[in-house]
Amino acid sequence: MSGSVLHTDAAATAATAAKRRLKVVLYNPEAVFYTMPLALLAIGSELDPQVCEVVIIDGRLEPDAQSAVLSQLDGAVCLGVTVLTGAPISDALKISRAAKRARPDLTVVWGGWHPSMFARECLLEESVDVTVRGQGEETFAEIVDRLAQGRSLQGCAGCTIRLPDGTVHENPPRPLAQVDKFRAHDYGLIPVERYFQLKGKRQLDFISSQGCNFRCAFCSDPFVYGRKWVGLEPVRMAIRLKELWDRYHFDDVNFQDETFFTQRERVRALADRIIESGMKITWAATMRADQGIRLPDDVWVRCKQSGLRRLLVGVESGSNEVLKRIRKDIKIEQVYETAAKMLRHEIAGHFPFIVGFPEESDASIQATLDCAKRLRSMSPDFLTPIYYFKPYPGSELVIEAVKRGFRLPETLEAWAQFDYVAGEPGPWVSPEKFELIERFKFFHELAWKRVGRGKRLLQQLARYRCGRDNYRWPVEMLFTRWLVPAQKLS
Ligand code: B12
Ligand code: SF4
Repeated sequence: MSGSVLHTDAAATAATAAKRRLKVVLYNPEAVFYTMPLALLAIGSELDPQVCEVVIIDGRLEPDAQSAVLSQLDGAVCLGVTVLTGAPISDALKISRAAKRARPDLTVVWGGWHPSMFARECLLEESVDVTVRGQGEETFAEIVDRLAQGRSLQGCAGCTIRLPDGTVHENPPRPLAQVDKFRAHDYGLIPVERYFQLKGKRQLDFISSQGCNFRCAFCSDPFVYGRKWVGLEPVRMAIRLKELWDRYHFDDVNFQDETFFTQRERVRALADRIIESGMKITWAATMRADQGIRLPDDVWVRCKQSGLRRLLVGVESGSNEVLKRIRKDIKIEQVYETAAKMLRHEIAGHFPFIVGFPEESDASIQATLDCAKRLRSMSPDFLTPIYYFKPYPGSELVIEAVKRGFRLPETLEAWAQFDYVAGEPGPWVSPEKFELIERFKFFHELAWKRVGRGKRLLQQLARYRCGRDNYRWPVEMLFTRWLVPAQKLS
């Protein structure tokens, strides 16, 4: 983009320095957990700081997010909002509408997972002018650039726009770029200490890659990233982490990548550099079970030495037949093998499962419960959360389910009610199965977790039940849930 206001050469910098910087306001809707807003860091950091003043507002941090956004709109060139499917949509709508009422001339840009899948549908909402599909750094930089120059967005790859005559126009897609070509994420754009406080730990969220090469039929990643993966070069990444460590003194890094272990040599090099740097940190990341068994033992050792404390390994089902159907491309035996390695290297695990795939048999649900039971009993540090299948938009299973008559929400308001995690289990799980699974989850969690002396008796009782698969009359469960209601997850 030579000559652009965003990627300046020396002359342009000098010329623009005299002027006021362009203000760009970015909003992260309310959500559960305090993961740092990495998507907004990514697109905000890519704008030249000499030219743009980036203001990030996080709905989770502000007592009155709407007033916080409105107070920043004066002179802003656009408002960018990151939107996940589900509950965050209502807040995104509320803020976008309020912004448009206050500044009807302001361009409102939505990006992230929901607009990437429903680029046109989101534009039925009048307060949204532009939607960005997939990777956002370059597309957003070009949007800001064009807006600043008063140019049309027609032809700007990667985004969909509403034209002045009201029709929706989809620009061509933008090829996925190597993440190394982007500027390092500027954590100075967010109040890092505030996130530490709210998380209750000095844990930095970091994203080291985008996309995924795999093809799981329940996941939207293959649709959004076209089964491509791009990752940061490890030496540069380790240097960046060290700079951040010197500045923020965190003691844990949570890598938010979809598949962190995609390239084992990258992981090996990163682990080596972390060890050499002397950073005293722990870290957590995602791994597929097939990657775990292929990972050479010396890399496991280095990962552990560099601070690897926990892996998230998606199992999804205990039945090889279902794993095949959902194209997970792993076998259940690989999960046990990877789990055994984790045990040997003293690495904790999260092994999430999904039950209630369309037409899933009782036998395969039972296989999932058995598998969760086996993993959970291997270590108190192995967690086996069980979620109910809900059709993730963009995935192959949704296309299949829709063909069989399943109706997806049709408006943004209805999508906002579409709760993936909590609530109803979907039409594919009978009320009896739902009851059984909920009881199973409760007793297995209790049976194997570390508990204080006060709960030992309850734990013994839970182990007794689990040993016999007897979950009738769950008085302990009802009493505990009455005392401590379940945490809201979305
Ligand atoms: C952190 C995270 C969360 C956090 C969000 C924190 C926050 N910021 O508010 C929390 C814990 C709240 C969360 C919740 C959920 N999440 Co989540 N989450 C993630 C995770 C691990 C990282 C997101 C991230 O920061 N990525 C890094 C950035 C750089 O990538 P990015 O978000 O894709 O952003 C790029 C583009 O999308 C685009 N972009 C994004 N926003 C914007 C905005 C603008 C204006 C522009 C121009 C561009 C743009 O540009 C960015 C840079 O290229 C992703 C997986 C992943 N690696 O992305 C899953 C993921 C997004 N989550 C997912 C799911 C399913 C869920 C949950 C259902 C729970 C669950 N089982 O995980 C809930 C649903 C949300 C809800 N209803 O409340 C799915 C997709 C969901 C969807 N369709 O929206 C993902 C992809 C994981 C997966 N493969 O299943 N999640
Ligand atoms: S579930 Fe994980 S491995 Fe499968 S396609 Fe999605 S991101 Fe990739």
